[in-house]
Parts: sequence; structure tokens; C-alpha cells
Amino acid sequence: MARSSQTYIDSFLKDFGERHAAEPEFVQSVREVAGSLGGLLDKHPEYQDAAILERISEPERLIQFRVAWTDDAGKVQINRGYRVQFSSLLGPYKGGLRFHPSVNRSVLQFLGFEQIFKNSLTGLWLGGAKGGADFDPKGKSDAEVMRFCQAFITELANYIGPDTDVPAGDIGVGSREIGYMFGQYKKLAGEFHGSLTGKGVDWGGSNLRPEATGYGLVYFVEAMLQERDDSLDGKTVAISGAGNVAQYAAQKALQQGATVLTMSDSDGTIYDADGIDNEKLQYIMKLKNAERGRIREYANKYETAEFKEGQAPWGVKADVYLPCATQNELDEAGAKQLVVHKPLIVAEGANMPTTPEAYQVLRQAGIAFGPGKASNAGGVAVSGLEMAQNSSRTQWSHEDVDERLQSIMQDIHAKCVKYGKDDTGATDYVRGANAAGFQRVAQAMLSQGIV
Ligand code: NDP
Ligand code: 2IT
Repeated sequence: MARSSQTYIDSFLKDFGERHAAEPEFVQSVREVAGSLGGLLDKHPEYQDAAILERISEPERLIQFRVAWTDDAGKVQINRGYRVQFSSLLGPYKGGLRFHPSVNRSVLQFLGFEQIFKNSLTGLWLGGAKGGADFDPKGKSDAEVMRFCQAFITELANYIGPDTDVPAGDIGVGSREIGYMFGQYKKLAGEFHGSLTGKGVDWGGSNLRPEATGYGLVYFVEAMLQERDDSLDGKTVAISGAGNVAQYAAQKALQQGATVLTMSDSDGTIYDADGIDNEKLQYIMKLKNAERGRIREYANKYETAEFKEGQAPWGVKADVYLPCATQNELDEAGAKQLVVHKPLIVAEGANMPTTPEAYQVLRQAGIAFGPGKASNAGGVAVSGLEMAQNSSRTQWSHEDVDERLQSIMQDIHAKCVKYGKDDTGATDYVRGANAAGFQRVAQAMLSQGIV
């Protein structure tokens, strides 16, 4: 006999929190999802009986391995590598690889858990996974990065494949790293197939994969604005981060007629009151992607800009905020700074950049909030399209992929509205995204039996 949903969720979260006391990010992400499911579990008592929540919050497999490599000075270096194969309910395990010193089991389990529901929302056949290593690419030579990537993928190679598990990029893993890993993987496998996404467009990659997360984020924001008969045209946008997601979010925001005021990295924020236009964005792309420089250099080049050392962009007044750097970068203090500017929207390009306390501040201020598993799903969606193109040995045009991406983001937005609309007619995008993503997973789990 099922208990009341809320009692059940509370008791589940209490047990989960105790079992994972040393994994705060993982607990945070599970809390966020489970906390949204009251209404859905009321309607589906069978989910409780089948222990869907208990099963889906336990990774199917967690692989940890040693990565040994040699630096340019000939010194032996050791890093810890991981792959969390979280759920294969909806397709091959799918999710990025992160190379950053902060990588650990907690961070990767949170990211893998998020990925299950994000991938579910895309409507594609994608399971959920995440992986990476506590390797810091900053300050490493190209040759060192190549040797590390080769050592890393040599260990992971036995566990991945086009129908098994398909990694891609994330923080610290871009086209350079995917190239080195693909080269080594292909040599080991003796076959050329789509076992990684984010490949170069001339050697198996999809058009628009580099742009997809940032562009998808802006398409999602446009859909949110359209709900209130508004658009990005003429709006000001503050972006955090200066990496892959931030760069292409900025590019698409400019195309939509917005003014981009900020970008940042872990040293601080550049604020350009005149706006970061296309030419200035090209400079940032070259600075970050080719020269691997720091965002502060922008303020040396452009007099209109100010570098705010050690600060995030939340103190700058804007209509739309797009956190695109990392988890928990928008905290309660940041949210309090931000709400003073009475923005329309905060939408997450990064995974879980908003702390639960910050989210409450935004919610109480009535700011529309796009949660990452919905708003940043464009990247993995185009990865899914890359897999489809690889399987059929074809390549779709830029326009074709863009059309599909727009349609997927609008579809995700519609699901959030369908599952998240409350009695007042307002949409709770967090509840909508979690309930819609969870339901597809839960139905698959019921159908596939206890395995
Ligand atoms: P990149 O490595 O290209 O860029 C990361 C950016 O975030 C850099 O500007 C980096 O600054 C900043 N950053 C990283 N860690 C921190 C930190 N601890 N504090 C402050 N700034 C930090 O990564 P992506 O753009 O690919 O990823 C950004 C976010 O988007 C991540 O949360 C990722 O999980 C998420 N995401 C990425 C997708 C993708 O397709 N790439 C898809 C969906 C989500 P610095 O150089 O100083 O470290
Ligand atoms: O967080 C994410 O969705 C990603 N890093 C992209 C994953 C993917 O497989 O393209």
C-alpha cells in the first residue's frame, strides 16, 4: 500500500542524504528532482511500488581507473579517471567528459543523474552518463594534453562503443581533446565509428555540435519570452563563463538582437557597457580557444570594458542572465544582487549553476527560471543527431541540424509548460522539466522489468 507521496519522498531523501553524506553535489541534484515529483507520484502510485526513485538514483555502473602519463619534463603523472554509466533505460549511455581538478565521484554522479532526465527530455534514444578526470588542462602543453587524452581513453576504451556508451565534451574537453581521444580510440578499436560525439565536422562530426548548447539555450529563452509575447530583440544579457557554452550563447543572443554585457572565467568578469559585439566575440573566441588566454585580457584590448577581479556577473544590470560556467556559481548572495535589477529570466547554460538557496530567492522575486536539464539540452540533443548521422553514414546540412535543434528546444519548452503549469497559469519550469523527464524514464523502467 503506497504512502502519501510527500511522506515517501521525504523518507527517500532522508535515507539518500545519509547514505551519500560525503557527496554533496549528488545529494543536491537528487533533492532537486525528487522534490518536484509530488504531483506526479500522486497520480502514479505504481512508481512508488516499483521503487523507481530508489533504482534511478543508483548508477548502473561506476568505473574508476588510474591514468598514468608522462609530462614534458619526463616526470610520471597520475590522475584519477571515471565513467558513471548511470542509466541505459532510454538508449546507450550518453554524456560528456569533464577534465577539471574538482572532478570527483560526487560531481560526476550529480552530472550523470541530471543527464538521465535531460536526455529523456530531448525525446531521443539516449541513456545517461558522465565521466572525466581530475586533470587540469590549464598550463599544459599540447603534447601533454595529447598524451593524457591517449592514456585516459586507453583505459576507458573497453567500456564504450556506438551502441554501448558514447562520451562527448564538457568542461576542459573540447574539439582538441575529442580529436586526440578519437584518434587513439580508433587505433585501439580498429574501426571508425561514432563512439564519441563532438568530432570534427570533416571526420564524422555533426554540423552545429560546437554551437548547439549555447544556441539551444537561447532558443529556449526565446520560447520562454514568447510565452509572454516578448522576444530577445533589444534586451540586455549577462553571461558567465567564456567557454564553449558561453561563447555560442553570446553569438546566438547577438543574432537575436540582444546586447551582451558580460562574460567571465574563474578569475573574474569583463563588463562592456557598449556591448560585446560580433567582432569582440571573435576576439574572445580566439583568445580562449586558440591562445588559451584569460578573459581579463579583453579589458586591456577594449577600453569600453572593465575587469571585475574575483566577481561574477550578477552585480551587472541585465534583462536576462545566463550562467554558463559551472555548478553552484550563482549562490544566495549572488541571487540577492541579481534580483535588484528586476530581470525577466535566468536560464542555466551550465549544469546546476544555481544553488537551492539562490533558486528560492529568484522564485520569490517572480523571475522566470529555465533549469539546465531543459535549457542546456541542445548540446546532447545534437550529439544524439551526430549518432544518428554516424549510424547512417550521412551528414546533414547546417540548416537541417539547426531546424531539428530549434524544434527539439521548442518541444522541451512545451513539455515544461505541460507538466509545470500551476493553477494561476504560471509555469514552474523546474517542476515541469523534472516531471516530464522523470515520467519517460519511469515508464521505461516499468516496461523493462527489474534488472
Ligand atoms: P569550457 O571548459 O569550454 O568552459 C568553462 C568555462 O567555465 C570557462 O570560462 C571556465 O573558466 C569557467 N569555469 C569552470 N570552472 C569554474 C569555476 N570553478 N569557477 C568559475 N568559473 C569556472 O566548458 P563548457 O562551456 O563546455 O561548459 C560550461 C558548463 O556548461 C558546464 O557546467 C557544463 O557541464 C555545461 N554544459 C556543457 C555542454 C557542452 O556541450 N559543452 C552541454 C550542456 C551543459 P576557467 O577557464 O577560469 O576555468
Ligand atoms: O552536460 C551535457 O549535456 C554535456 N556536456 C553534453 C553531453 C553530450 O553527450 O553531448
